[in-house]
Amino acid sequence: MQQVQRDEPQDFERVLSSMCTPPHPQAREAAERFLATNPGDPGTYRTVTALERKAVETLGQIASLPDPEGYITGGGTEANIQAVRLARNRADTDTPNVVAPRSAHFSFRKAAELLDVELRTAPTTDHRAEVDGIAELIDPDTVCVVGVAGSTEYGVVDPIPELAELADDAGALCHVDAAWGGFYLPFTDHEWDFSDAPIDTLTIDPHKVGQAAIPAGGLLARDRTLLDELAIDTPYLESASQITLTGTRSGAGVASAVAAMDALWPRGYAEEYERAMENAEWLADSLDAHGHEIVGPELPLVVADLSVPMTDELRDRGWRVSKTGSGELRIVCMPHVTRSMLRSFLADLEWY
Ligand code: 0PR
Repeated sequence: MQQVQRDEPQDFERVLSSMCTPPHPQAREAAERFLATNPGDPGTYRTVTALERKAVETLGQIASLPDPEGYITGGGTEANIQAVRLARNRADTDTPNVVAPRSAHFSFRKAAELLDVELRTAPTTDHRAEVDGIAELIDPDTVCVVGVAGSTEYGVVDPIPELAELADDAGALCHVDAAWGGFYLPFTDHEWDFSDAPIDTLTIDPHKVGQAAIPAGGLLARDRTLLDELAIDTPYLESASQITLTGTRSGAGVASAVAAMDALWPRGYAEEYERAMENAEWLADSLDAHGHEIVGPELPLVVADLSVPMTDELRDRGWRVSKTGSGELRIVCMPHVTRSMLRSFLADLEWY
Protein backbone atom coordinates (compact mmCIF):
# COMPACT_ATOMS: atom_id res chain seq x y z
CA MET A 1 0.00 0.00 0.00
CA GLN A 2 1.60 3.20 -1.13
CA GLN A 3 1.85 6.29 0.97
CA VAL A 4 -0.81 8.75 -0.14
CA GLN A 5 0.16 12.39 -0.21
CA ARG A 6 -2.77 14.78 0.01
CA ASP A 7 -1.71 18.35 0.35
CA GLU A 8 -4.60 20.05 -1.38
CA PRO A 9 -6.11 22.43 1.18
CA GLN A 10 -9.68 21.44 0.37
CA ASP A 11 -9.32 17.76 -0.52
CA PHE A 12 -11.93 15.80 1.42
CA GLU A 13 -11.36 12.47 -0.33
CA ARG A 14 -9.93 10.74 2.73
CA VAL A 15 -11.27 12.95 5.50
CA LEU A 16 -13.22 10.89 8.04
CA SER A 17 -12.47 13.10 11.04
CA SER A 18 -14.05 16.44 10.24
CA MET A 19 -17.35 17.87 11.39
CA CYS A 20 -17.22 20.27 8.46
CA THR A 21 -17.73 19.42 4.81
CA PRO A 22 -17.36 21.13 1.42
CA PRO A 23 -20.04 23.78 1.02
CA HIS A 24 -23.03 23.15 -1.24
CA PRO A 25 -22.32 24.70 -4.70
CA GLN A 26 -24.91 27.43 -4.14
CA ALA A 27 -23.44 28.16 -0.71
CA ARG A 28 -20.01 28.49 -2.24
CA GLU A 29 -21.29 30.94 -4.83
CA ALA A 30 -23.20 32.99 -2.26
CA ALA A 31 -20.14 33.16 -0.01
CA GLU A 32 -18.08 34.64 -2.79
CA ARG A 33 -20.77 37.17 -3.68
CA PHE A 34 -20.94 38.42 -0.10
CA LEU A 35 -17.24 38.26 0.76
CA ALA A 36 -16.92 41.99 1.40
CA THR A 37 -20.10 42.44 3.41
CA ASN A 38 -20.28 42.85 7.16
CA PRO A 39 -23.51 42.06 9.00
CA GLY A 40 -21.90 43.71 12.04
CA ASP A 41 -22.87 47.02 10.42
CA PRO A 42 -26.51 46.53 9.44
CA GLY A 43 -26.97 50.20 8.58
CA THR A 44 -24.44 49.91 5.77
CA TYR A 45 -24.92 46.33 4.60
CA ARG A 46 -28.68 46.03 4.38
CA THR A 47 -28.92 43.09 2.01
CA VAL A 48 -26.89 40.79 4.20
CA THR A 49 -28.80 41.97 7.26
CA ALA A 50 -32.06 40.89 5.61
CA LEU A 51 -30.43 37.58 4.73
CA GLU A 52 -29.40 37.04 8.33
CA ARG A 53 -33.03 37.42 9.40
CA LYS A 54 -33.92 34.79 6.81
CA ALA A 55 -31.21 32.47 8.11
CA VAL A 56 -32.59 32.76 11.63
CA GLU A 57 -36.14 32.11 10.35
CA THR A 58 -35.05 28.88 8.67
CA LEU A 59 -32.98 27.77 11.65
CA GLY A 60 -36.13 28.39 13.69
CA GLN A 61 -38.10 26.06 11.39
CA ILE A 62 -35.42 23.39 11.72
CA ALA A 63 -35.46 23.63 15.52
CA SER A 64 -39.27 24.09 15.78
CA LEU A 65 -39.10 27.60 17.20
CA PRO A 66 -41.86 29.94 16.02
CA ASP A 67 -40.78 33.61 15.96
CA PRO A 68 -37.12 32.71 16.38
CA GLU A 69 -34.53 35.16 17.66
CA GLY A 70 -30.82 34.74 17.16
CA TYR A 71 -27.96 35.39 14.79
CA ILE A 72 -25.27 33.77 12.67
CA THR A 73 -22.18 33.35 14.82
CA GLY A 74 -18.62 32.56 13.91
CA GLY A 75 -19.31 28.95 14.91
CA GLY A 76 -20.46 26.70 17.72
CA THR A 77 -17.86 28.11 20.08
CA GLU A 78 -19.22 31.64 19.82
CA ALA A 79 -22.81 30.43 20.13
CA ASN A 80 -22.00 28.45 23.28
CA ILE A 81 -20.04 31.32 24.82
CA GLN A 82 -22.92 33.70 24.12
CA ALA A 83 -25.48 31.29 25.60
CA VAL A 84 -23.47 31.11 28.82
CA ARG A 85 -22.97 34.88 28.77
CA LEU A 86 -26.65 35.69 28.46
CA ALA A 87 -27.52 33.19 31.20
CA ARG A 88 -24.93 34.76 33.47
CA ASN A 89 -26.01 38.33 32.72
CA ARG A 90 -29.66 37.52 33.35
CA ALA A 91 -29.07 35.86 36.72
CA ASP A 92 -28.75 37.60 40.04
CA THR A 93 -25.65 36.03 41.58
CA ASP A 94 -22.00 36.95 42.08
CA THR A 95 -20.88 33.32 41.95
CA PRO A 96 -22.60 31.85 38.87
CA ASN A 97 -22.14 28.26 37.77
CA VAL A 98 -23.07 26.28 34.67
CA VAL A 99 -23.86 22.57 34.89
CA ALA A 100 -23.04 20.39 31.90
CA PRO A 101 -22.32 16.74 31.19
CA ARG A 102 -18.68 15.72 30.88
CA SER A 103 -19.34 15.14 27.19
CA ALA A 104 -19.96 18.86 26.55
CA HIS A 105 -17.69 20.45 23.95
CA PHE A 106 -14.55 22.20 25.21
CA SER A 107 -15.99 25.54 24.10
CA PHE A 108 -17.86 25.59 27.43
CA ARG A 109 -14.49 25.58 29.19
CA LYS A 110 -13.54 28.65 27.17
CA ALA A 111 -16.87 30.25 28.08
CA ALA A 112 -16.37 29.54 31.78
CA GLU A 113 -12.88 30.99 31.78
CA LEU A 114 -13.78 34.10 29.81
CA LEU A 115 -16.94 34.83 31.74
CA ASP A 116 -15.67 33.91 35.18
CA VAL A 117 -18.38 31.30 35.57
CA GLU A 118 -17.75 28.00 37.32
CA LEU A 119 -18.23 25.02 35.00
CA ARG A 120 -19.50 21.94 36.83
CA THR A 121 -19.41 18.73 34.83
CA ALA A 122 -21.48 15.66 35.62
CA PRO A 123 -20.70 12.02 34.78
CA THR A 124 -22.18 10.31 31.75
CA THR A 125 -23.62 6.83 31.29
CA ASP A 126 -23.13 5.33 27.85
CA HIS A 127 -21.66 8.75 26.97
CA ARG A 128 -24.98 10.50 27.71
CA ALA A 129 -25.67 13.01 30.51
CA GLU A 130 -26.75 11.37 33.77
CA VAL A 131 -29.84 13.24 34.88
CA ASP A 132 -29.21 12.49 38.59
CA GLY A 133 -25.60 13.55 38.27
CA ILE A 134 -26.65 16.86 36.71
CA ALA A 135 -29.33 17.37 39.39
CA GLU A 136 -26.75 16.89 42.16
CA LEU A 137 -24.60 19.72 40.85
CA ILE A 138 -27.41 22.28 40.51
CA ASP A 139 -27.73 24.87 43.28
CA PRO A 140 -29.22 28.38 43.64
CA ASP A 141 -26.21 29.87 41.79
CA THR A 142 -26.76 27.71 38.69
CA VAL A 143 -27.49 30.01 35.76
CA CYS A 144 -27.57 27.45 32.96
CA VAL A 145 -27.96 23.71 32.44
CA VAL A 146 -26.40 22.41 29.23
CA GLY A 147 -27.55 19.42 27.21
CA VAL A 148 -25.80 18.08 24.12
CA ALA A 149 -27.80 16.92 21.11
CA GLY A 150 -25.21 15.11 19.02
CA SER A 151 -22.04 14.95 21.09
CA THR A 152 -18.69 15.72 19.52
CA GLU A 153 -16.99 12.47 20.47
CA TYR A 154 -19.76 9.86 20.29
CA GLY A 155 -22.63 11.56 18.46
CA VAL A 156 -25.17 10.80 21.18
CA VAL A 157 -28.14 12.86 22.37
CA ASP A 158 -28.69 13.77 26.03
CA PRO A 159 -32.13 13.43 27.68
CA ILE A 160 -33.03 17.02 26.82
CA PRO A 161 -36.59 17.18 28.29
CA GLU A 162 -35.34 15.94 31.68
CA LEU A 163 -32.47 18.42 31.69
CA ALA A 164 -34.78 21.27 30.69
CA GLU A 165 -37.09 20.38 33.56
CA LEU A 166 -34.20 20.47 36.02
CA ALA A 167 -33.17 23.88 34.71
CA ASP A 168 -36.73 25.16 34.92
CA ASP A 169 -37.13 23.95 38.52
CA ALA A 170 -33.90 25.73 39.45
CA GLY A 171 -34.86 28.99 37.72
CA ALA A 172 -31.89 28.51 35.38
CA LEU A 173 -31.80 28.57 31.59
CA CYS A 174 -31.49 25.41 29.52
CA HIS A 175 -29.07 25.56 26.60
CA VAL A 176 -28.90 22.77 24.01
CA ASP A 177 -25.74 22.32 21.97
CA ALA A 178 -26.85 20.89 18.63
CA ALA A 179 -23.94 22.48 16.77
CA TRP A 180 -23.26 19.30 14.82
CA GLY A 181 -26.47 17.28 15.29
CA GLY A 182 -28.99 20.01 14.54
CA PHE A 183 -29.24 19.38 10.81
CA TYR A 184 -29.69 15.61 11.29
CA LEU A 185 -31.99 15.55 14.30
CA PRO A 186 -35.22 16.82 12.64
CA PHE A 187 -35.34 13.50 10.77
CA THR A 188 -35.00 11.34 13.89
CA ASP A 189 -37.26 10.50 16.83
CA HIS A 190 -35.01 12.28 19.32
CA GLU A 191 -36.38 14.93 21.65
CA TRP A 192 -34.03 17.84 21.28
CA ASP A 193 -35.70 21.04 20.06
CA PHE A 194 -37.91 23.90 21.24
CA SER A 195 -41.11 21.89 20.67
CA ASP A 196 -39.86 18.91 22.68
CA ALA A 197 -38.83 20.76 25.83
CA PRO A 198 -38.85 24.23 27.42
CA ILE A 199 -35.33 25.01 26.31
CA ASP A 200 -34.15 28.62 26.12
CA THR A 201 -31.20 28.74 23.74
CA LEU A 202 -29.77 26.42 21.10
CA THR A 203 -26.57 26.16 19.09
CA ILE A 204 -27.01 24.87 15.52
CA ASP A 205 -24.23 25.37 12.99
CA PRO A 206 -24.82 25.77 9.25
CA HIS A 207 -21.06 25.32 8.65
CA LYS A 208 -21.14 21.74 9.85
CA VAL A 209 -23.88 19.39 8.59
CA GLY A 210 -25.72 22.41 7.13
CA GLN A 211 -23.18 22.57 4.28
CA ALA A 212 -22.58 26.33 4.47
CA ALA A 213 -19.15 27.89 4.07
CA ILE A 214 -17.11 28.53 7.21
CA PRO A 215 -17.77 30.68 9.27
CA ALA A 216 -21.46 30.14 9.90
CA GLY A 217 -22.60 29.03 13.35
CA GLY A 218 -26.06 29.60 14.74
CA LEU A 219 -27.45 30.79 18.05
CA LEU A 220 -31.22 30.67 18.60
CA ALA A 221 -33.09 32.07 21.59
CA ARG A 222 -36.66 31.47 22.66
CA ASP A 223 -37.37 35.20 22.92
CA ARG A 224 -35.84 38.62 22.41
CA THR A 225 -35.41 39.43 26.09
CA LEU A 226 -32.80 36.69 26.34
CA LEU A 227 -30.73 38.22 23.54
CA ASP A 228 -31.16 41.68 25.04
CA GLU A 229 -28.94 40.45 27.88
CA LEU A 230 -26.10 40.59 25.34
CA ALA A 231 -26.73 44.11 24.06
CA ILE A 232 -23.88 46.61 24.07
CA ASP A 233 -24.48 50.22 22.96
CA THR A 234 -22.94 51.18 19.63
CA PRO A 235 -23.13 54.98 19.70
CA TYR A 236 -21.72 55.83 16.24
CA LEU A 237 -23.32 53.04 14.17
CA GLU A 238 -26.78 53.42 12.72
CA SER A 239 -27.97 50.53 14.86
CA ALA A 240 -28.17 51.42 18.54
CA SER A 241 -26.70 48.26 19.99
CA GLN A 242 -24.97 45.00 19.15
CA ILE A 243 -25.63 41.57 20.63
CA THR A 244 -22.86 39.68 18.83
CA LEU A 245 -19.50 38.76 20.34
CA THR A 246 -17.46 39.83 17.34
CA GLY A 247 -17.88 43.24 15.69
CA THR A 248 -17.02 42.86 12.03
CA ARG A 249 -18.46 39.53 10.90
CA SER A 250 -18.52 37.39 7.81
CA GLY A 251 -21.33 38.21 5.39
CA ALA A 252 -20.06 35.25 3.37
CA GLY A 253 -21.00 32.94 6.23
CA VAL A 254 -24.47 34.44 6.50
CA ALA A 255 -25.22 34.40 2.76
CA SER A 256 -23.89 30.90 2.31
CA ALA A 257 -25.98 29.64 5.23
CA VAL A 258 -29.11 31.00 3.57
CA ALA A 259 -28.14 29.57 0.18
CA ALA A 260 -27.39 26.12 1.64
CA MET A 261 -30.63 26.01 3.61
CA ASP A 262 -32.65 27.28 0.61
CA ALA A 263 -31.22 24.46 -1.45
CA LEU A 264 -31.46 21.69 1.14
CA TRP A 265 -34.12 22.32 3.79
CA PRO A 266 -35.95 20.07 4.33
CA ARG A 267 -35.73 17.45 1.61
CA GLY A 268 -31.98 17.66 0.84
CA TYR A 269 -31.02 17.42 4.50
CA ALA A 270 -33.43 14.51 5.00
CA GLU A 271 -31.78 12.65 2.13
CA GLU A 272 -28.34 13.44 3.52
CA TYR A 273 -29.37 12.10 6.89
CA GLU A 274 -30.68 8.84 5.40
CA ARG A 275 -27.56 8.35 3.33
CA ALA A 276 -25.14 9.23 6.14
CA MET A 277 -26.96 6.98 8.58
CA GLU A 278 -26.92 4.04 6.15
CA ASN A 279 -23.19 4.55 5.70
CA ALA A 280 -22.60 4.77 9.44
CA GLU A 281 -24.61 1.60 10.06
CA TRP A 282 -22.79 -0.22 7.30
CA LEU A 283 -19.44 0.84 8.74
CA ALA A 284 -20.46 -0.14 12.26
CA ASP A 285 -21.64 -3.57 11.07
CA SER A 286 -18.44 -4.13 9.11
CA LEU A 287 -16.21 -3.20 12.04
CA ASP A 288 -18.34 -5.29 14.34
CA ALA A 289 -17.93 -8.28 12.01
CA HIS A 290 -14.18 -7.88 12.45
CA GLY A 291 -14.52 -8.18 16.18
CA HIS A 292 -14.39 -4.55 17.18
CA GLU A 293 -16.59 -3.12 19.86
CA ILE A 294 -18.71 -0.27 18.52
CA VAL A 295 -20.45 2.74 20.05
CA GLY A 296 -23.38 3.96 17.99
CA PRO A 297 -24.33 5.03 15.55
CA GLU A 298 -27.11 7.03 17.14
CA LEU A 299 -26.38 9.79 14.64
CA PRO A 300 -23.96 9.32 11.71
CA LEU A 301 -20.82 8.98 13.83
CA VAL A 302 -19.14 5.65 14.60
CA VAL A 303 -16.66 4.91 17.38
CA ALA A 304 -14.72 1.62 17.44
CA ASP A 305 -12.25 0.19 19.93
CA LEU A 306 -9.23 0.33 17.64
CA SER A 307 -5.98 1.25 19.29
CA VAL A 308 -4.20 4.53 18.70
CA PRO A 309 -1.11 3.03 16.96
CA MET A 310 -3.47 1.64 14.33
CA THR A 311 -4.90 5.11 13.91
CA ASP A 312 -1.43 6.57 13.35
CA GLU A 313 -0.77 4.00 10.63
CA LEU A 314 -3.96 4.98 8.90
CA ARG A 315 -3.00 8.62 9.06
CA ASP A 316 0.24 7.76 7.32
CA ARG A 317 -1.80 6.25 4.49
CA GLY A 318 -3.52 9.55 3.90
CA TRP A 319 -6.63 8.91 5.96
CA ARG A 320 -7.73 11.67 8.23
CA VAL A 321 -9.26 9.94 11.18
CA SER A 322 -9.68 11.09 14.75
CA LYS A 323 -9.91 9.49 18.14
CA THR A 324 -11.96 9.97 21.24
CA GLY A 325 -10.43 11.16 24.51
CA SER A 326 -9.95 7.52 25.48
CA GLY A 327 -8.16 6.68 22.24
CA GLU A 328 -10.91 4.94 20.24
CA LEU A 329 -11.20 5.39 16.49
CA ARG A 330 -13.88 7.97 15.64
CA ILE A 331 -15.41 8.35 12.19
CA VAL A 332 -17.81 11.14 11.31
CA CYS A 333 -20.05 10.31 8.35
CA MET A 334 -20.37 13.80 6.91
CA PRO A 335 -21.99 14.51 3.53
CA HIS A 336 -18.66 14.11 1.68
CA VAL A 337 -18.14 10.61 3.12
CA THR A 338 -19.26 8.01 0.58
CA ARG A 339 -19.66 4.26 0.77
CA SER A 340 -16.73 3.76 -1.58
CA MET A 341 -14.51 5.89 0.67
CA LEU A 342 -15.51 3.74 3.62
CA ARG A 343 -14.89 0.57 1.63
CA SER A 344 -11.36 1.58 0.73
CA PHE A 345 -10.78 2.71 4.30
CA LEU A 346 -11.79 -0.73 5.56
CA ALA A 347 -9.60 -2.36 2.94
CA ASP A 348 -6.62 -0.47 4.37
CA LEU A 349 -7.71 -1.34 7.86
CA GLU A 350 -7.88 -5.06 7.09
CA TRP A 351 -4.64 -4.98 5.23
CA TYR A 352 -3.00 -3.56 8.31
N1 0PR B 1 -20.41 22.05 19.95
C1 0PR B 1 -20.23 20.82 19.45
C2 0PR B 1 -21.17 19.72 19.83
C3 0PR B 1 -19.17 20.59 18.55
O1 0PR B 1 -18.98 19.35 18.07
C4 0PR B 1 -18.32 21.66 18.21
C5 0PR B 1 -17.17 21.48 17.29
C6 0PR B 1 -18.57 22.93 18.78
C7 0PR B 1 -19.63 23.08 19.64
C8 0PR B 1 -17.72 24.13 18.44
O2 0PR B 1 -17.97 24.51 17.15
P1 0PR B 1 -16.93 25.39 16.31
O3 0PR B 1 -15.72 24.53 16.09
O4 0PR B 1 -17.69 25.71 15.07
O5 0PR B 1 -16.63 26.60 17.10
N2 0PR B 1 -16.84 20.16 17.00
C9 0PR B 1 -15.64 19.81 16.27
C10 0PR B 1 -14.46 19.73 17.23
O6 0PR B 1 -14.14 20.71 17.93
C11 0PR B 1 -15.36 20.79 15.17
C12 0PR B 1 -14.49 20.30 14.08
C13 0PR B 1 -14.73 20.76 12.80
C14 0PR B 1 -13.41 19.48 14.27
C15 0PR B 1 -13.92 20.41 11.77
C16 0PR B 1 -12.60 19.10 13.23
C17 0PR B 1 -12.85 19.58 11.98
O7 0PR B 1 -12.03 19.24 10.94
O8 0PR B 1 -13.87 18.68 17.34
